[in-house]
Amino acid sequence: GKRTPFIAGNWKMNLDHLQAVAFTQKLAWSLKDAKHDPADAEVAVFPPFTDIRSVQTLIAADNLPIAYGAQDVSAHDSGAYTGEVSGAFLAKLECAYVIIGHSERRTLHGETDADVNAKVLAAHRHGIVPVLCVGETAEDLEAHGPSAVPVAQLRAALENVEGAKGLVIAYEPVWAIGSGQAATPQQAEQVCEALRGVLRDLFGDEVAGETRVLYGGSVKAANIASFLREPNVDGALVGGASLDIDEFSSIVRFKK
Ligand code: G2H
Repeated sequence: GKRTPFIAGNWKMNLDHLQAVAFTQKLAWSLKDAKHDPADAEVAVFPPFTDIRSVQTLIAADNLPIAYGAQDVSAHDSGAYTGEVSGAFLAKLECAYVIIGHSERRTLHGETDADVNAKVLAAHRHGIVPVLCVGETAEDLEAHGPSAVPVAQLRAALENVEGAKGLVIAYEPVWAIGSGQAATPQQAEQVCEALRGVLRDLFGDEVAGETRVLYGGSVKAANIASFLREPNVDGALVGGASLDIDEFSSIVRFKK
């Protein structure tokens, strides 16, 4: 099937709700200026939890062609989990997507493959599409070669998951994140192809053919087109460069 390219801005812990509204408004103007066609690329932003209601209101008021989601979700639906945010609440805010298993959650907050799996199941219980992140460290790459660790992470994250409920996969090599040193398009393609192979194995050709597999790690305007030219790379998860309106506007206007 045809896969619409997906360009996602992961804001991480940046932009308060006022800044988020200003940024989203600028992004909308930029898309309008460019006569952006949503068939060419789906544009999404992932603000901090405290911004989501404001971003939702702005997008809904003007029917802006911008999707949004959260950067994390609790594995639980409600109860005594201080500080956690339920997928039920995100669904009420009409989040289409949620990032799950970002390497910063895995390394800085101790998330395991089992936690990531439980969060994917939670997102699906509430009709939210996970943007499921996998990726290897420099040491993993050295010890196990490309693909082995991301493939194992993906298999673990998808235990008891129904592919038909919708997934986006993001391959983010930890050594490329925020380092300015992106993977080469060939490296990204090799791993994204292997990840699609896992999807084919678990869910069949149709789901594998429809699922977007993104690359993330130091994506910027100058390298986006080189990644999108690869047959198994369907978009990008953009961190640092998603916070600069000119840079992010150029990224979403990529031309293959
Ligand atoms: C990887 C990426 C966004 P950056 O974390 O998820 O960040 O583009 O800053 O490398």
